[in-house]
Amino acid sequence: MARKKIALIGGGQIGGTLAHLAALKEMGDVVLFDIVEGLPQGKTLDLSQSSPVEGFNSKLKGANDYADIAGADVVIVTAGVPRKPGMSRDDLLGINLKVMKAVGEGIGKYAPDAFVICITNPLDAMVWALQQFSGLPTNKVCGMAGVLDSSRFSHFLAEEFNVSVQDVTSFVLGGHGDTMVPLIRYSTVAGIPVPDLIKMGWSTQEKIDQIVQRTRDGGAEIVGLLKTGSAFYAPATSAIEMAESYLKDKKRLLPCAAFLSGEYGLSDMYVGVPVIIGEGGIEKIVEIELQGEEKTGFDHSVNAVKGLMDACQNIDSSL
Ligand code: TXD
Repeated sequence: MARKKIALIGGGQIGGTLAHLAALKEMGDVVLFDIVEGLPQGKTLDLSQSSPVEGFNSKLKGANDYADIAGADVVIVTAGVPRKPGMSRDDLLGINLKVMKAVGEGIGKYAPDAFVICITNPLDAMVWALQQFSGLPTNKVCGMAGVLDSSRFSHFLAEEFNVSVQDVTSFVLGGHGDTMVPLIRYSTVAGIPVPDLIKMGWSTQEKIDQIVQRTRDGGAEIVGLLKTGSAFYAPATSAIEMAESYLKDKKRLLPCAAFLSGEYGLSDMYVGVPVIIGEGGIEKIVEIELQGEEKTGFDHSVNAVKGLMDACQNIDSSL
């Protein structure tokens, strides 16, 4: 059986970590693509030189030509530029939109059968643009944010309850950013919902509210500490979990930015919702019933995503 091929577009902090994880897990052979010459070649050579110690057989290749991603089974996109001081949101949108155009066309030409996971920010708008530019079916293009946001939430909850992270499941919906919606009701320790744990005296509503806020600000907290970049270990691990669910047809139920066609009363847009990922890509969008504040929070988040999409359309009229 031929090895699977994983193409990583963007060889920066997350791209390099993705290459490392994909190789360590022997998910397949890895192509790391970047527009900067030498960067992906240097990283993949370094990683390849770790293979005798680690004992992995994945082959890694650095590339500056889209032809090298030909036939990829999975493509994970982190290409783009981060926001720099003095740059407005629209400046950043304009630059990353152009990047998505180049990347989307490259994927459409060389890897039209791939399952594509977008990570580039602003996530919900970029994954939508990437799908449009690539022309791939909507069930094969999704965005990573919810797995990361949920993982951050779970980490904080495990610390608060002093239990293993393995026993915590949590659920974060909506767009990636300040408007994400952590769902306390669906977050549990070994099946016991957080509201019940509050009643049992394991924590207080006030502390859980603080954890929700810290989860929302999770990306900014790390940017504030690193100063020269954003989070990359947890974002990379989260995208790998999605890729593995596709490659191994695991049918995991994960929160991802997925294309909606009527679900949640929304159409023609990407937003973070629970989905099942298997060999068919996004095989199912799981429609849970949102209540009260959850619904208000989700609507607020959807409006923020729509605002970004409008701004993209104003920049590129082909969208
Ligand atoms: O949850 C999430 N979705 C996220 C998103 C969590 C954390 C970070 N998130 C975003 O991921 C972040 O805001 C960025 O937009 C991406 C990638 O983050 P990373 O930390 O890996 O950024 P880097 O280190 O700046 O890497 C970006 C690389 C860099 O090597 C550039 O040379 C390259 O992208 N780049 C390109 N590659 C290919 N093609 C084009 N056009 C291109 N332009 C830049």
